Amino acid sequence: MNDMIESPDTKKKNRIPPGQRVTEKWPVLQYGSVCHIDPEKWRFTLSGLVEKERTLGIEEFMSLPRVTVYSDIHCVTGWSKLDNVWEGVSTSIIKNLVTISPEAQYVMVHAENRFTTNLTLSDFFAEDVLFAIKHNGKELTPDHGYPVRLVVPRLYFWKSAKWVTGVEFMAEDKRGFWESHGYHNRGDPWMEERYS
Ligand SMILES: Nc1nc2c(c(=O)[nH]1)N[C@H]1C(S)=C(S)[C@@H](COP(=O)(O)O)O[C@H]1N2
Ligand SMILES: [Mo]
Repeated sequence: MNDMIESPDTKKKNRIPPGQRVTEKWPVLQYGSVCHIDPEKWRFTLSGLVEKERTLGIEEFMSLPRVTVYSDIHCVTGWSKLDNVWEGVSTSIIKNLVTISPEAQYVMVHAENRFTTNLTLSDFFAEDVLFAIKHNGKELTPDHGYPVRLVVPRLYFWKSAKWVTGVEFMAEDKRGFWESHGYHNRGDPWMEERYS
């Protein structure tokens, strides 16, 4: 058994942020269509403000130590899905794969089809953030991001990029895909940071 991390939001007395309603289903949402990734061709690249850029293939990524995270999902379109168990690679493990420059304050997470999303370094390295490989004990399906998706439990779900391909470390903030199409730059569901 690996470590079990409980996202702090799951310990709130009221787990439903304002304007959200609970669904038992798991809707599929993305810009464009579902990506079908050939795992043998999948690459994960750490770039930007790092001493030396690093790329991992599927085998190397899958052999990294894993954590389990228990969290809730809040989509900006209004649905919330509680009680999710994710298994994958903690962002704290990623931190040890490269030497990150002290100038780095932000990340841009990159995904297939040029999807991007931006986070502060502290949101990215929060203890409950992981690159998920499994959901509720089962390998992710293509529509939910197979082989690997980011999960940022404490922000709206658009930050949880499916089909991730890497992380770029940056000194200055830059807006990602949804953030440049009207969504909030940060997206805290408890403050209803939906649009900007
Ligand atoms: N690559 C990629 N990841 C993405 C998106 C996208 O358009 N492309 N959309 C985001 C949005 S808006 C949401 S609500 C969630 C939906 O994830 P799900 O389909 O697993 O529910 O994925 C996020 N991750
Ligand atoms: Mo979304």
